[in-house]
Amino acid sequence: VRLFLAARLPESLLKDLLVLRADWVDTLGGWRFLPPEDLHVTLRFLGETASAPDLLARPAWTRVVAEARPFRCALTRAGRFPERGSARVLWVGLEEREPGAALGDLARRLEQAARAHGFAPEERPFHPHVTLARARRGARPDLPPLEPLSSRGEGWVREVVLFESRVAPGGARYTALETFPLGASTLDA
Ligand code: 2AM
Repeated sequence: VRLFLAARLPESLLKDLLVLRADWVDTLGGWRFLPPEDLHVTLRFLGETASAPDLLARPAWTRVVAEARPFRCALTRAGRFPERGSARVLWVGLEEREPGAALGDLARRLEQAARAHGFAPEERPFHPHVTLARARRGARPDLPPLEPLSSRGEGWVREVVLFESRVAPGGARYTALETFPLGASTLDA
């Protein structure tokens, strides 16, 4: 199965994203929008994984996430990949507000745990974002104005989710396999 670890979006940020998404759905052509329930922030893409390594790694995800504290995030700006040339992906960036480097730290610890469990190293820099839409095959899609978001909302990230990605007509769909709460081990102490 194809797996990835993602931060669950705080409700308040999801709400802001859905307003933006609805606006883009109405005004932009050539894009396939992710269904609202599939919006997420990937922390570590694990790729095609056999069931033994998946099950062996889950206690490590549990531990790493339990040892991290919940953190506050805000949306930054809309962007596209690639930044030049024909765009394939529309996204909205995410940044942590408090206590500071929590989002990057969490991704780094998951990266260490993934390598320790034999997953191939992720070489690309971590760029926290929520993908809202992918270009339709063969389309020259319309582009939105990429301004800073008017939303000033902040919300707490409290959960990391292990997702399975399944190929489906009209694009991949995601299924949550397991949810790991942030800060579980600090609560027990
Ligand atoms: P994206 O949103 O920028 O496309 C499931 O595919 C999730 O894993 C997506 O959020 C996707 O990022 C992310 N991802 C990271 N690396 C990937 C890769 N090499 N192949 C597919 N998806 C990847």
